[in-house]
Order: sequence, then C-alpha cells, then structure tokens
Amino acid sequence: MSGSVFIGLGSNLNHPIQQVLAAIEQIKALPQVTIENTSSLYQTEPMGPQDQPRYINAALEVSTSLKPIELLHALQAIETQQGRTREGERWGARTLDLDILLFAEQVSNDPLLTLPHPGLALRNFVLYPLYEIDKQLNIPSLGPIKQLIEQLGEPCPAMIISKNLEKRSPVC
Ligand code: A4P
Ligand code: MG
Repeated sequence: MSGSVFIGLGSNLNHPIQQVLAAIEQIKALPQVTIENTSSLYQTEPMGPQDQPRYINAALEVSTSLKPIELLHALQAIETQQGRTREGERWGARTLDLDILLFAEQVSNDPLLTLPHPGLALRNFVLYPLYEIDKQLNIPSLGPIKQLIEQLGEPCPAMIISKNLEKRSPVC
C-alpha cells in the first residue's frame, strides 16, 4: 500500500504528555509501520463534555504495509495497553485515543473504519497538527488542508512541545 497515512493521537488522563510520547514509541515499534513525520504536541480545549481536563493532541505521518483494518487493530491494542477503557460518556476523558485520520487516498463510510476520519474537518486539534506536517495536504473528498482550516475558523491550539518550530504554521 503506498501513500501517506496519518494517525491522530489524543490524551487527557494520567499524564497526557507521557501517554502521547509513549504511544509514539509504541507505534515506532510496530514491525510494518515507519514513522515519517511527527507533529508538535498541542494542548487543546476539550471537545464534548467540558468537565474534563484539557487534551494533548498530535499527529503522525507513517508509511505502512498493513491494511487499514490491520493498522486500526494495532492502534487499538496500543490504546488498551495504555489503559484505555471504552465505558464512559461519548467524547469523555481517556488515557489514549488513536485515530486513523487518513489512509492514502482511501474513502470509506464503513462505521468500523471511516476514512477520512469523520471528525477531521471539524476539529482544530486535528487540522493544525496535520497542517504542521504537510501544508500541501489534500484530504480525499474534503479538499486542501489550508482551506479546511480557514473554513473551520478556529484558532491554532497552543503548541507545548514543538518539534518543528521552523515549520510553524503561518496561520498559528
Ligand atoms: N472508527 C471508525 N473510523 C475510525 C477511524 N478513522 N479511526 C471506529 C479510528 N477508529 C475509527 O472508536 C469507536 C469506533 O470508531 C472504533 O471501534 C472504530 O472501529 P473509539 O476509539 O473506541 O471511541 P472514541 O474515540 O471515543 O469515539 P469517537 O466518537 O470517535 O471519539 P473521538 O471522536 O475520537 O473523540 N477533545 C480534544 N480537545 N481532543 C481530543 O482528542 N477526543 C475526543 C474523543 C473528545 N474530545 C476531544 C478529543
Ligand atoms: Mg477514537
């Protein structure tokens, strides 16, 4: 399978920065996955219930020979390993959330694996890390990343660990 794959990471429980950094190491260790790019880590206001801590969000660009569903299962295993439980309210607090944001040019409405991720265009905590990694990114069925950021019209979240300061988005 060729083409870039993007993974979104989010955590707001039990040392979120460490959760996200640990997840990046776990993804790096997956045998058929290579990390090509890592975004900075962003501190973001919670979407959904407001009585939960702020999140740490980031994105990764990877290349992989795994099929999309195989990658999803590998990511879910990492979530479970890092203490993710699936009870609780929708959009509630979690130790780790790993979403497949994009899988090359694939478009799917399958609820088991929707591609691109259904919330992508509505979330500044997804759009800005993606934009930081690839300013020319064109999202299948949605359009250029820069246009999606402009349409959403939300401010850039605070970058708290910057890996690519020189590449910092001019819209931030
Ligand atoms: N699924 C379908 N498509 C995908 C995909 N592209 N990637 C299915 C990953 N999973 C996908 O996911 C539920 C089911 O979605 C999976 O079984 C999978 O087959 P889940 O991870 O078990 O549950 P979830 O993540 O709680 O569901 P949901 O509704 O997708 O939550 P979100 O949308 O991830 O929101 N606020 C901030 N600031 N930052 C955040 O990261 N995250 C959430 C969770 C809420 N508020 C947030 C943040
Ligand atoms: Mg999820």
